[in-house]
Amino acid sequence: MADTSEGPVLVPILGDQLTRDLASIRGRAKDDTVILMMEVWDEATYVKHHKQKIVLIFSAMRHFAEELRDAGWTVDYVKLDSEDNAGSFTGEVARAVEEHSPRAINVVEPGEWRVREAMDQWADKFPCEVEILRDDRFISTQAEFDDWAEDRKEMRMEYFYREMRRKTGLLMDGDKPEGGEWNYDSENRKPPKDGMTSPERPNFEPDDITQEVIELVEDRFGDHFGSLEKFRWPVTRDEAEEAADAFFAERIEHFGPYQDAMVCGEDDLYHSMLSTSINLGLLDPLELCRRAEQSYKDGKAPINSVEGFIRQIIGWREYVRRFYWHQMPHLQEANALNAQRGLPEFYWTGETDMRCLADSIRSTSDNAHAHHIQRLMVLGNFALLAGISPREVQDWYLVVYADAYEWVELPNVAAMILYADGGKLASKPYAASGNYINKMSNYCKGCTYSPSKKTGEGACPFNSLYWHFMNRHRERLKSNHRIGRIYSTWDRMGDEKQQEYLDSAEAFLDTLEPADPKWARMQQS
Ligand code: FAD
Ligand code: DLZ
Ligand code: SF4
Repeated sequence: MADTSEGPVLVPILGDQLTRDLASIRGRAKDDTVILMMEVWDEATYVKHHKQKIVLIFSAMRHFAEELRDAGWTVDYVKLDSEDNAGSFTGEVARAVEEHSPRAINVVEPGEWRVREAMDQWADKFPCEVEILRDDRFISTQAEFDDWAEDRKEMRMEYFYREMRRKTGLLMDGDKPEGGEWNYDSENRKPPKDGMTSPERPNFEPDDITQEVIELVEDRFGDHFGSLEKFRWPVTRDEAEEAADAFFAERIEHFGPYQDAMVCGEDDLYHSMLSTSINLGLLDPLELCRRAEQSYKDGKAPINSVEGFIRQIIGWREYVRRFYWHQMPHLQEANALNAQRGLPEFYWTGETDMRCLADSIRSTSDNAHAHHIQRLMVLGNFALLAGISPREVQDWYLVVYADAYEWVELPNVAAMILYADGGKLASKPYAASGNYINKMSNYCKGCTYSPSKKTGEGACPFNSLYWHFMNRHRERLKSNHRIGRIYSTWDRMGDEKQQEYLDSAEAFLDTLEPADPKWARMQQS
């Protein structure tokens, strides 16, 4: 066993902790520290991540290791294809303990339950002290959230968000919200203008490091979902800052009003496209919010855009982080609506005549990204209405998006889109017919289906699926104050019309081909 009394401090840095301001290295002496960074098979394959997601994480890790070395740190970096790769975080830490004989391990808590369970074993496994530090890149603490949530039957983001506004002072006028309102969402629901396009975002060409990782990923993960052709994510802090500069210069003004708009073939619109960089640690979320607030103060962006952007970050992002840790591990098994249907194959191939879904899946494959309203009201709405099993939908979202980590993906999928938690997070299921998509996008104009046709051949499937969903969950939803009134419309239709809706939905559901399980998880041979 290694002698641990005199050695350095070993600091493992995980793939989504790529900042020099991390609690485990901030203020630490460089000559007394070995930083450990590990590309490991367990993480790369616990689901079969989109190829761009693996390239992004490995390339950003390799660039960050270089930045650390340039700044004088000692970095033990394990590449995926190194001969003695131990395959898991715990395996690699064991190897590093053997090699460096550290007197202590200091590590920042991981975002995910799976990894935390493994990390909690380290103190017993290794002959040195193990300290797991709070990830203070988040504004709230878990204790704060747990206190706030105690005794609440329903946890609503809006109230937690107000606490975060008070805590940060963002958009506050003394103890009142700037402009008089906490939330300007009512001004943020504009449909797209005809022919609407948005400014090009910066395109980061792969450098030698990224190119090497692209080759590795094509070689080892060639059968994973998605294309690498359009890989252009920022992989360093400098690139991420350039992407943020472009957002604040060119897109924040229109971010709010067009937040819910969708245009076929326009993948970015006025969204920031910064989630990958924020989640990796390349950008500081609070700093971005302060920049947004400054845009408002300088008269460069209206309050509804700035408040909307800040709410996504110190509201939703912060809230789902805490909700995840509050609700795990049962959140991953939750299935309040008893949804059992398999995920349709078209989620992987994009082969469907439903134009809104086909375009959202095309963007997902091309970019490892789709914007929020596509994830929520197209892809998510379909999964909810069709009654797809939460476990299959969770796997899909975790695989396909470059910004996906379970702590952010799972609350959004299980609780926000599928209502699988029975309404702890959302006050009602986000169920909508084709009418919503028609209002907020130009998808329906070129679609085989018609949003105004309710049932039968050529009718938009969302229309009959909507009523099929409402009918099958009547007992649960009829007393919901936000959605219950819809049942008087259903009752007024009469038996014949109702049956037409139900038959139409059943006929459509019968056409769905279940997905090949090979897409999401490694198959046992
Ligand atoms: P913008 O529209 O510019 O928003 C600004 C920032 O706000 C984002 O970068 C992100 O950091 C934050 N944000 C916005 N909405 C949310 C939200 N609901 N939850 C948490 N943070 C939010 N986001 C992820 O980062 N990873 C995921 O795995 C993920 N899965 C999602 C799954 C579903 C079903 C849904 C409905 C949403 C999911 N989101 C996820 C949230 C959101 O869709 C993405 O953060 C956003 O599309 C990223 O693009 P952007 O940076 O252009 O965001
Ligand atoms: C997502 C991911 C992947 C694909 N690979 C790695 C890896 O090889 N090494 C690493 O440190 N992190 C990786 N990650 C990100 C981790 O999954 C993420 O840091 C943890 O899940 C957080 O709990
Ligand atoms: Fe989607 Fe229906 Fe519109 Fe086609 S008609 S694009 S399926 S909402």
